[in-house]
Amino acid sequence: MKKNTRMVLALDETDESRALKIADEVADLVDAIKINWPLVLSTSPEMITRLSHLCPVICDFKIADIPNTDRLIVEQVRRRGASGVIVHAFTGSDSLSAAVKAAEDLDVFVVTEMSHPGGREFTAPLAERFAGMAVEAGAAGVIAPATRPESIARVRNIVGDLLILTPGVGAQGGSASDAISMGADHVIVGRSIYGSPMPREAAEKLAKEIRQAAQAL
Ligand code: OMP
Repeated sequence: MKKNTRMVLALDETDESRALKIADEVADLVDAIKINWPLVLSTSPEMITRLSHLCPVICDFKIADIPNTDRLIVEQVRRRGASGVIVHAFTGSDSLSAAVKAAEDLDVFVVTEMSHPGGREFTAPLAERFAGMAVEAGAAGVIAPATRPESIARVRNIVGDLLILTPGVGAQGGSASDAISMGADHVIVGRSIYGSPMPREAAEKLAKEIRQAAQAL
């Protein structure tokens, strides 16, 4: 995954034409576009392929199943032209390994701790273990919460050079610059960009904040 602007757009906009317009407007300001179920279900899986012509696409399907089903989903994600996929680790190391093996040249990102308040209940106590599983399975990176930047630093100690992508900036209360200062490689931003009346201006402002935080490291 390229590390240029260090920003990933979470395109959870469900109106197809607006989603495509925003993707087009901000494609040069982001290193990837993350697509999740809302946009896939409101349009079609073909949206993955369409977006991949603009920018590398990460499929945030938070895959969490038995090894065979994980493998089948990852194969379809590859077939659609994505560059990355997000998986859960709580299903166990066999499922995670199956996803990584099926991914081939696709980047697999493993969720360590979820960013919302409920993420404290089950994922936070196991975040370091999930991070270790990501390393062992050969994943490309992990997802850690910008809402709890201290968790990014703890995860960094475990994952070494693996990429850390961090959601929870803006609408969920986290700060992009804090996340970068604590060791995140990329900041995932959704509503603060696609929910803005001026998505490009919002993305430019965040890109500047990220650039300044990265320069201060
Ligand atoms: P906003 O809160 O609108 O910026 O969107 C955040 C995006 O990151 C959404 O697409 C979420 O599904 C995703 N996300 C989280 O918010 N928290 C997590 O712990 C993990 C993810 C994710 O895996 O991307």
